[in-house]
Parts: sequence; structure tokens; C-alpha cells
Amino acid sequence: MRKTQVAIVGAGPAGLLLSHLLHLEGIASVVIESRSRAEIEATIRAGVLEQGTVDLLTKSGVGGRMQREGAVHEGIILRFAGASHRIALTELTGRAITVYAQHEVIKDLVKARLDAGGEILFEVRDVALEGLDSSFPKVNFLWKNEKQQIQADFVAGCDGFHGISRPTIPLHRRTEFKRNYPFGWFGILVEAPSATDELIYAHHERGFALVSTRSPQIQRLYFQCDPADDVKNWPDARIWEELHARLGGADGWKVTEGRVFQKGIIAMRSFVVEPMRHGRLFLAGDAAHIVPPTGAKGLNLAVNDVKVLSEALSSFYRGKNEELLNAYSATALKRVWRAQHFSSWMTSMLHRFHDDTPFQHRLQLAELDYVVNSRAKALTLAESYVG
Ligand code: RFL
Ligand code: PHB
Repeated sequence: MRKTQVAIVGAGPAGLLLSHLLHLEGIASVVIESRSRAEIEATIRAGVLEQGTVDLLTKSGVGGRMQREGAVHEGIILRFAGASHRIALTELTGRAITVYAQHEVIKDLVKARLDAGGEILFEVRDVALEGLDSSFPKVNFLWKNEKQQIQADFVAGCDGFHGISRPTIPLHRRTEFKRNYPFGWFGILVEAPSATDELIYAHHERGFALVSTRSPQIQRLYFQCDPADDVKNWPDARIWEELHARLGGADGWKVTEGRVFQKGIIAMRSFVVEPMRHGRLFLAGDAAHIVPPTGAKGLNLAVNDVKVLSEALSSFYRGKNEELLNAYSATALKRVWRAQHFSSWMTSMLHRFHDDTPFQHRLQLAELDYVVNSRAKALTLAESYVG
């Protein structure tokens, strides 16, 4: 049996950053992860880091490569009715976003933990939580075909939306709020320099499209699709045809084509569980909430959760003071619901819904027009986007 102070289930951004922040406070943790190191370091997901996320990674000493390789963006483009309109994030708010891939954040955090002698057990199986109502919770699992147990003071459930932590909480002790969207995102990675310096969020009657980036050489592109569709139905030529149709316009701007080297379909949902705590189990990140990616908030919420949780745990260990731990769920949920509102607003303003009427389409255009022409509306968007 292993003993530690905090057992962390899941080596995503939430679990790894929590382990790192606790280490800086002199608190021991063990992270267990069901996938291999190579796999978590190669999974393509988020790209947009809020200023607060960047500041926390920098302050805690894991921001060096992000500072060198990440791209700071001071604005985004809303494109509709065939024309582009810039939202000047930095001019409006004084803050910026940084585009730096989530799997690069993961690599930086794994390296920092292992360099500091931290314990991350990869490729664990059959994880089960026990004794969450007691002061000695346990995590049972298989590792290298042997039964293992970690005894800890606390368990952090950072195992994402499909993990085991949230379902371990008895049904009568949690409430779930959810909405599924009738569409998904088709995401591709493309080898070709982008034709835009800033992200483009495009509204079109054929559906939403997004131009993002990963590096000066690599573009990350998305377009709204049927969530039940199959990537096999989308040869490259069809993808480009669709992207040109949705992103083109009278101004002649065109997305740059290149070699497509990754394709995938992403489901879109909104989800929150309340509370984010059960006894000695604390949920953080996607294990507790999911937002549709239109607002680029998921990773940033995970970071905020573990910031709040690490401060609460640190206060507990310093003075046996449980006040912040008791406030954790309510504190984290405040920000979660704000991000839910923003993500849902961006999603409904930019996507095509099955039951859309021409009337609703015109309403979306009227709202977009208002956002780009009113400083107050633009500021509302910018403030929420930069976090
Ligand atoms: P993760 O990243 O899902 O990590 C959970 C980890 O737990 C492991 N696991 C287990 N380990 C042990 N035992 C078990 N029983 C386990 N079950 C699962 C998993 O293998 C995994 O390694 O959750 P975390 O840490 O909460 O991080 C959340 C973020 O990953 C997520 O919110 C973002 O990726 C969302 N998101 C975006 N967020 C942003 O802030 N900005 C963006 O630009 C952005 N773009 C996106 C996104 C998500 C996307 N997808 C694919 C859903 C774009 C996309 C396409
Ligand atoms: C991304 O680059 O993957 C990305 C950017 C903005 C979003 C979502 C995803 O809103």
C-alpha cells in the first residue's frame, strides 16, 4: 500500500497542474492515469489559454516553453455575411490570449513533475474509490497487473468527463445539469501557414467554421457537422469545398489549403455536476463540467478549479482550517456557470440549428452586427473570452 496526502486520478491538465501546485506548497501527491505517457502527450485538444492561465503557469515555473513558443493574440475575428470584423481583445480589456496546444502544456507539466521526483503511474486499470465519507479514503487499481492501493487524506477526481470519480458519488448526493447539441465539430490539422494572424469564428448558413492555429506552419480548422457523421465520409477535397463555402466572401479572403494530417469529430455538450465535492473526494475540470468549445473555456476552467483547490488544500495543511475546502465547490461553480453562459451564448449565436428558420438566421446576424458595432457588446464578449 502507498500512502500520500492527495491521490489524484487523471493526468490531464487538471490532475497534473494540481500535483505541481501542491508540490510547490510542500504537499505530496500521487497521480494515476489510465493511458500511457506517449498517448496523453499526443492527444490533440484545446489551444486557447486565457491570460489568467498563462499567468499561473508562468508564476508556478512551468511557463518557459509556452512563453517562447506560444503565440499571443490581441484580437479575434468574427466573420459573417461574407465580411470580417475584429474584436480588439487587448484594446478593450488590457488582456490577451495565448495559443499554445494543450498537449504541449501536458508535456511541460509531466516533465516538471518527473524532474521534481513526482510520482505519476501510467496505464493503470480498474480504478475504484473507497471510503470517501471517512478521513482515510483509498484508491484501488491494477498497475502492471498487480493490485495496488493508495491511502490518502483526500482524493482529487481529475479524470475527465468519462472518468470514474463523478459516477462514484451516489446519485442522491449529486445533481447533474446538461444539454446536448444537435451538432458536432469536425476538426482537422493542416500543414500550411494560416492566411490570418488571428482566430476567425465564422457564421454561415451552411454552419459554423473556425480557423485557429498551432504554429506558424500548422493550422487547426473546425467546421460544424453532424455528430453522428464519420470522418470516412470526408475526403480532403470535400473538406476544402465546405471550408471555402463557409469562410469565403466578397472581400476575397480565402483559407489556405495544405496537407490534412489529422481528422476527428467532436461531440458538443454542456454539463455541470453539483456539488463538486463528496466527502473527501473533490472533482476538478471536465470530471465536473463540460462546455461546448466555442468559447475556448474548458481547459481554462480546469486550471481555475485546481488553483482554487490547491489553495484550499494548502490552507488545510497549514492550519487544519477546512473553511476553504468547504467553500471549494461553491467558489469553483461560480466561474463554471459564468463560462457555461458565455459558451452557450457563443454557440447559439454562431451555429446553425436544425429547426432554424430564416427568421432565426436573421436574428443571429442582427446580434453579430450589434456585437461588432457596439463597444459595450464587444467588451462583453472580449471580457468573457480573455477570462
Ligand atoms: P482531461 O484532459 O480529459 O484529462 C482526464 C485524464 O484522466 C484520464 N482518465 C483516467 N485516469 C485514471 N483512471 C481513470 N478511471 C480514468 N479515466 C480517465 C484520461 O485518460 C485523461 O488523461 O480532463 P481535464 O484535466 O479536466 O482537462 C480538461 C480539458 O482537457 C478540456 O476541458 C479542454 O480540452 C476543452 N477544450 C478547450 N478548452 C479550452 O480552454 N480552450 C480551447 O481552445 C479548447 N478547445 C477543447 C477544445 C476540447 C476539445 N475536445 C476534443 C473536446 C477543442 C476540442 C476539440
Ligand atoms: C483550438 O485552437 O483548438 C480552438 C480555438 C478556439 C476555440 C476552440 C478550439 O474556441
